[in-house]
Amino acid sequence: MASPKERAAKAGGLAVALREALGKRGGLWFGWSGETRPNAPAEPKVVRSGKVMYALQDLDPEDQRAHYAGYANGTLWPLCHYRLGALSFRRTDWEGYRRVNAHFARALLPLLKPDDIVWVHDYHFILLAAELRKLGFEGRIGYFHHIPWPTPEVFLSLPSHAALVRDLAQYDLVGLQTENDVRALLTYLSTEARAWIAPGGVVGLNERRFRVAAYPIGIDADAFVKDAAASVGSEEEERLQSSLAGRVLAVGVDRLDYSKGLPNKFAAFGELLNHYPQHRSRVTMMQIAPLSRGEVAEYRALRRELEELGGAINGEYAEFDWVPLRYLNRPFPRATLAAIYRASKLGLVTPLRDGMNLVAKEYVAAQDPDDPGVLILSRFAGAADELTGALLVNPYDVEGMAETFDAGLTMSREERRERWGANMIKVQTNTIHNWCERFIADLSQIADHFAEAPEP
Ligand code: ADQ
Repeated sequence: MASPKERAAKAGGLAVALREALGKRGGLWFGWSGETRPNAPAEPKVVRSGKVMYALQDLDPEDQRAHYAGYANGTLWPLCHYRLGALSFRRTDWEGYRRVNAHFARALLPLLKPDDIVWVHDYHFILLAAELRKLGFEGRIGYFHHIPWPTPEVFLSLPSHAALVRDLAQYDLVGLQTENDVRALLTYLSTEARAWIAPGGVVGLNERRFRVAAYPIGIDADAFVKDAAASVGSEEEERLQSSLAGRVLAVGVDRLDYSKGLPNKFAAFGELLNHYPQHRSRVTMMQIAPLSRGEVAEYRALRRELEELGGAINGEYAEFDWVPLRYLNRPFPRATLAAIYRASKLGLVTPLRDGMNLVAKEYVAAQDPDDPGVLILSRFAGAADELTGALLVNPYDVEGMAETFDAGLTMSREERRERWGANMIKVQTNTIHNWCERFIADLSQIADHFAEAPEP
């Protein structure tokens, strides 16, 4: 279990923004309590705080394993990140996933009023709408998928694809991160599920109508701007600068997850030091990678691989007064991250696949407008659609990445400002608050979208 301090540091922008949105309107926050106990009944613990009611549900330990480490993170996560080699599918996990979704629906239903709007988050709960409908709930239900939606060829590898999508159709609104994701799901729906699709993403499947649309998630840009500006001259910033002793910093911040492309990023940094020796002793890379999902075997293997790779780079290139790679496996408060982003001349965001990637946006928001750093961004992150001022890389091309790191390190101030300006406009326009408002407004008015869609 994480300590209270770590939990606070981990509470990302998303949880804070959703809590804020709920706080304004008043509403119910429903989720897993983080506790397991055998045969947990469908009775959540309910606590009221201001206008918000928090209802937290316990799970049976075997259901929790099959649902979380099993189907959600052992099947759906690798599938949606195009990692078929890491995908494992067991019918018992799929059944556990269904049981947990049904259990949640039973616990949630008594707390709902008929005209409530329900917003479900992420791939752990794709079946929740269908389970609520079975129990008779007819109100509006929306779903946001935070991770990529894979192309039909990849999605078809999932043995339960048809059942999953049949239940997905019980939502009124399905939100995805990018237009690419929308295209992938609509193509599957029209070619495999024989659905009809009207302009605006309205879908007819069996007797259901629902809408699929892109809602690229943003960050609380103002908070990052403020935190980063406040870090200048702070004790923390002074400690960081004195540890760098005038060297340039390149930063990466990613959960320790195989989708984030960390071994390729480490290898590219090694390649930079190898092929561009002028950067030796001049550039320090800091990779912050808090541990995640240690109960899944692939994550434990990745941790060992990174320790080995990082150790090899430091062993080969370190000087008695310079360690090339600083590798930290813990969470940090937002203000500390903002200070580190601000102090870094390169932001290295190089996932193999990512729904959006908020770190890319946080890095942009934290820069000094006068002397901004350069964002190096994987073309396979959803954020690449919006952040056109970044230097885009293919994370499978390690030598290409090293070349781009070098280009970022030697870029003129004028070009850095121009690129940063283009990115910052996007980050400030599409914030987490706008994203929340837009999704909720569209879900509230979903009947209008259906009325406008022509019959097939
Ligand atoms: P994640 O895969 O977790 O999110 P990301 O979008 O980068 O990826 O969000 C990570 C968040 O955690 C960021 O806000 C970051 O600041 C924070 N964080 C990371 N390391 C931290 C540390 N050491 N200490 C404190 N905070 C840390 C999923 C999808 C993404 C999608 C988001 C939101 O995989 O593609 O962008 O949801 O939809």
